[in-house]
Amino acid sequence: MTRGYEFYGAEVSYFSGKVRAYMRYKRIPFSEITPTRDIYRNVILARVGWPVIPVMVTPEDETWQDSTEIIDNFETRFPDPSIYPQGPRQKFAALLIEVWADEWLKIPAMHYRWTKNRDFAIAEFGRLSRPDLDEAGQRATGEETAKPFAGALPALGVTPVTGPAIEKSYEGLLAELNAHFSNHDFLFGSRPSIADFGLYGPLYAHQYRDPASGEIMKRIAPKVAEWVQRMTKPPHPKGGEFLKNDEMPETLAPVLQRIMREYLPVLLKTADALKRHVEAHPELIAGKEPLPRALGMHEFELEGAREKRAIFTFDLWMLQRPLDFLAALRGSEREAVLSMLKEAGGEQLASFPPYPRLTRRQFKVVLE
Ligand SMILES: N[C@@H](CCC(=O)N[C@@H](CS)C(=O)NCC(=O)O)C(=O)O
Repeated sequence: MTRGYEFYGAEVSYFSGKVRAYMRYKRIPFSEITPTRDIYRNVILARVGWPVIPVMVTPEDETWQDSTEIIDNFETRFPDPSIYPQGPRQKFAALLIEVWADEWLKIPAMHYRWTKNRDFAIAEFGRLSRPDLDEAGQRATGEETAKPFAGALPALGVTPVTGPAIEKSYEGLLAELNAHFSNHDFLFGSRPSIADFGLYGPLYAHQYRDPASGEIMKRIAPKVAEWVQRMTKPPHPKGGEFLKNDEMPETLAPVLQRIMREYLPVLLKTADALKRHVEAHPELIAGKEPLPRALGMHEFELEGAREKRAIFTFDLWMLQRPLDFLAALRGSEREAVLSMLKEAGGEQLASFPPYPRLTRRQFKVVLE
């Protein structure tokens, strides 16, 4: 008997939620394997080379890592119905929302988890890592395994200086999404897209399932909580449609404006930092040595608060997806996206300064 898809993931993990919801939507059979300490050592480190979830092992014994690559590999095997809208505006917006949900919404996700749900998260980490230990042992293990995650807060710009701004921004986003999901089941209509799966990552594991955060979401944005529940038990894949004629729901306009206001300046600075890094290191060989995950620190602004954060290269690998899509558009299709960007205050995305092209080799970002 051939084995099925083995999914190394956990309920507590952001990107596991994204992939799990996708597989459920596509009715892809899989078994979920808890990433205990031994599984990290014997499977994840052995196959991927660094400690990360989610990881997929296929029936052919291939290893897939990174939620985006896992989903796109599945899309070639289970193409129908596509999670990518056809219309240029919807598709561009969906690709951009995925980047932002994956990378920028880590800020509120980590802030809320580690400032309001710490005990719960520590217990979860301990239980996952060492199911064989008693509660005290699990707590000690949880403290240990949580260190790199909780320790990442300053690199993400999550500090006491930004705390109130992060909450203001996140609660503002919840209000915007609550209005949207009062009118639509999913981001682009009655069927989920890659943007829904991306957004579900932070909004399920951290902001719905962590108890103090879940209470906030259910209280101030009950329609968002209902969307999380819909995504957890996705509808039949043949059941819904993206909005006709590439319509962009009006209720997504404030969300796009927020992305441009908060995240686009960071992306521009990140691209500039990468360009300078590559110019300063002519010895870097395309396709070989992995780029550092972070290229020093830079300042960013959120809701009037200013702080430093690490400059992450990974965002730029992800950003190639919407930028490549836009670069390939012509005529009226391109015009439609450009006018959407103009309305959202995102014209700089349309003329994004070129930066060194990135790809992934052995599960790390390298120059292409
Ligand atoms: N971009 C990756 C990120 C995976 C990721 O960040 N996973 C978290 C748990 S949700 C993790 O294991 N992080 C460890 C690390 O980044 O060192 C994806 O989409 O799969």
